Parts: sequence; structure tokens; C-alpha cells
Amino acid sequence: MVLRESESGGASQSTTVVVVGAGPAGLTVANLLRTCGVDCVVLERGSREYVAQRQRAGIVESRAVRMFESWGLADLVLGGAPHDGILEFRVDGETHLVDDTDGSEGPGARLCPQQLLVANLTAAHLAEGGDIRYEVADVSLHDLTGDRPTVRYRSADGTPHTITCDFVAGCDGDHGVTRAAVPEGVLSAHGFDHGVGWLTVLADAPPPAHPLLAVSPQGFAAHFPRGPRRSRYYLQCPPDDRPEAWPDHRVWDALRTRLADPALTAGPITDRETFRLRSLVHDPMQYGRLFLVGDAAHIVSPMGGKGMNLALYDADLFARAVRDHVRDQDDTALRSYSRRCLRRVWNDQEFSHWLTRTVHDAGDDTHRGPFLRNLARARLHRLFTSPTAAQAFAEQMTGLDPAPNPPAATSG
Ligand code: FAS
Repeated sequence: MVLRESESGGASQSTTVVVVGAGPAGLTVANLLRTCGVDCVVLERGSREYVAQRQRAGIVESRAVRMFESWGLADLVLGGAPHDGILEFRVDGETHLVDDTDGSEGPGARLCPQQLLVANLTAAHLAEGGDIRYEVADVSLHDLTGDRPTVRYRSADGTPHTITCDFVAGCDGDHGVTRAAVPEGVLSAHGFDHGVGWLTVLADAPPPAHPLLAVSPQGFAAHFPRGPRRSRYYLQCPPDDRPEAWPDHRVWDALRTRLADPALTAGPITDRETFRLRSLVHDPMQYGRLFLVGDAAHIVSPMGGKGMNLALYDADLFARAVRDHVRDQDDTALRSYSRRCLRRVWNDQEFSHWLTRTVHDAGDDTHRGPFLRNLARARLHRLFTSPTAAQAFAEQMTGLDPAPNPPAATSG
């Protein structure tokens, strides 16, 4: 890292990769680059405490567990319990246990809450001398189509800084600045509004025996573990509903009804939000030397747990591509980054769309009518009775490609 006084005043530095955003995407990129000896600087507008407390995803899929293992990082960054490979569908109170493992060799998914993964990735990177700058402001990108883009920002004390680099990893989520730096008309945005809202609730209440998806005439509900004494619940609601419309008693009544579990143990609710289920993909995921990673490029409804796992997939492909560029002057992977990520993104969008439609259409037929309700119920019946359908479902849940990825990354 080279430190000099810049023309615009303040400090100017140079590095290989500037990573904007310290969520799962940015922190995974930073850890993987560090592992293969590539310099990078991470810029995050929030504080370390803010980033560490955001509660979102709850499962690291098998493919991502094996990815961290291939980089020698699994023991360092993964926490939480191994997932036992069983998913429960409860349809009108009737239980159907579905195996969501594909029987392949290697470790399975982990019930590792996003904030735990983020905390571990942060600690691992800082412990090895990684450079993460929190509470930065006014991040702006320049000369992205040149050989050496620059990133300007203000540090927490207001000092302006300029960093020159080879690549910028845009890991700043759906509302960040990196995608916005791409000129109008370069990216195509493909969106879908599911016309469904979800109330999401976090509570200090006993986790379920298995991750649970419930279909009922009153609408969809879900119950996921978020640690040994904590649960995440989802309740289908009108797309423009507000959290205030859901006082505690209404939440627990609806959960007991839709989960068909009158004895469901309640607990203090620590967080509740409502959001509209929507999906969004930006294509391409690259502009010059800017590479979009994770939610900065795509949003997928939480059905199937693909949001965070897609961010980890992109981060793995980007880090390998930069390693090949730096180590072997081979840009093949950089040139195909966007195409290969988008192939996975559309695969997971399709799976998440299928599952979202199925569990919502199969419930309350006022939602989209009896014809689609019966179609969805037929899909569920096939999943519960056809080994081929169950195998295809498991393959999607694990995130493992039918054709395995290239050989494991070597840090040398
Ligand atoms: P993130 O949004 O996590 O991180 C982006 C980072 O960039 C943030 O730290 C932000 O502060 C920073 N940033 C933004 N602008 C910046 C700027 N200008 N300068 C510097 N830094 C900047 N996915 C699942 O798989 N399963 C789930 O159950 C699930 N539940 C979810 C529940 C909710 C309420 C939400 C909102 C999402 C959920 N998701 C879920 C999706 C979620 O996990 C995302 O896919 C994941 O956070 C994406 O990670 P990143 O791409 O790193 O983006």
C-alpha cells in the first residue's frame, strides 16, 4: 500500500482492489483476496457495530460451505450448527419432511446466521492485518474504463482520500453508489414484483425442529432457526402492510393458526419489519474495471435462502478471477465473470420464483384463484411423492452445480 498527498488535498493511496461495502459480499471478497495475497481496501459507510448487528439470512448453503473450505477458511468464518438436511413443509397442518441434501460427498449446509458470518469474516480479516475503513462517506468512483480507476471518499474524521486501484468490487448492496456510477443505458434491469408482502419477525423463542414452510388457507408462514434460542418467522401479508399493523398478539395468533400449532411457544419479539417480495437482476454485472457483487447486482426473494448465498458465489468467482489476473496475467475469468454469475443468478431466481409461487398460490386461493392454487398443490404433491422431483429440489437447495466447479482454489 503506497501513501502520498493527493492533488485534491487529503491522502492518496494505491492498492489492487477497492471493495465498497462490508456486508457478506465485500467481506468474503476481502478474505479470499487476502488468502491469495492480493492487496485490497474495504470501505464501509456504517460502523462495525451497525454492520455486525443486521439480521438477515440464516443458512449458508452446501456449495458456499465447500467454497469456504476450498479456500481453507471454513473453520475460521463459519459458525452455527450443521443443517440436518431436513426441511418441513406443513400443508393444512399435515407434515411432509423433505430431504434438502443431494447425497454428494462433502460438508452440508450450516445454520449460520448472516450476522455471525459477517462478524467472523470481519474478525478473520482484521486479525490478519486486513484494511477495513468504517464510517466513510461520499464514496465516488472515477475512470472505471481506464487502466487505474480511482475511488474518492471521506474518512470518519472528514478527511478526503483518493485510492487508485486495478479493480473496484461493488459490494454495497441494492442502495449503494457503485451501480449508480455506471452510465445510463449500460445496464439492463430485469425486475419482478411478486405482489406479496411479508411480515418478518425475530423473537427470542424456541427454534423449530427443522426449517418450516407452512401452507394454509389463511396464507403462507415460515419458521426458521436463528441460533439455539432465537427464531425468525415470516407471515404473508398485503404488499403495502406496515409493521404497526402487527401487534404481538396478532403475530402469535396468526403463527399458531397458519403453522397449525396452537401450542407454539411465544417469546419476546426483538425485531419486526414488512417488505414487498421482489426480484431484480442487473445485466451485465461489470462495467470497465467495476465488478458488481451480491445485492449490488441482484435481489432475490428470501424463499429458498439464495440472497446471501448468491453474494458468496459472486465473491468466489470475482476473487478467483483477480487471483488469475495478478498471479498468471490471465484475464479469462475476469472477462467471463458477468456471464458466469448471471447463469447462476437466473438459476436461483427461477428456483426462488418457483418456490415463492408454489407456497403462496397453494394457500389462500383469494390470492391468485383456485386454478393456480390447484396447480401449486399438484407441484407440492409431486415434490412429496416423486423421488426425481425431490432430488431436483435438493440439488437446488444445496446450490451445488450438477457439473462440479473447477478444482479447489490454491492460495499459492
Ligand atoms: P448488503 O446489503 O448485506 O451489504 C452492503 C454493505 O454496503 C452494507 O454494509 C452497507 O452499509 C454498505 N454500503 C452501502 N452503501 C455504501 C456506500 N455508499 N459506501 C460504503 N458502504 C456502503 N437472504 C437469504 O438468503 N435468506 C434470508 O432469510 C434473507 N432474509 C433477508 C431479510 C431481510 C430483511 C433482507 C433485507 C434481506 C434478506 N436476505 C436474505 C438477503 C440478504 O441476505 C442479502 O442477500 C445479503 O445481505 C447481500 O449481501 P451484500 O451483497 O453484501 O449486501
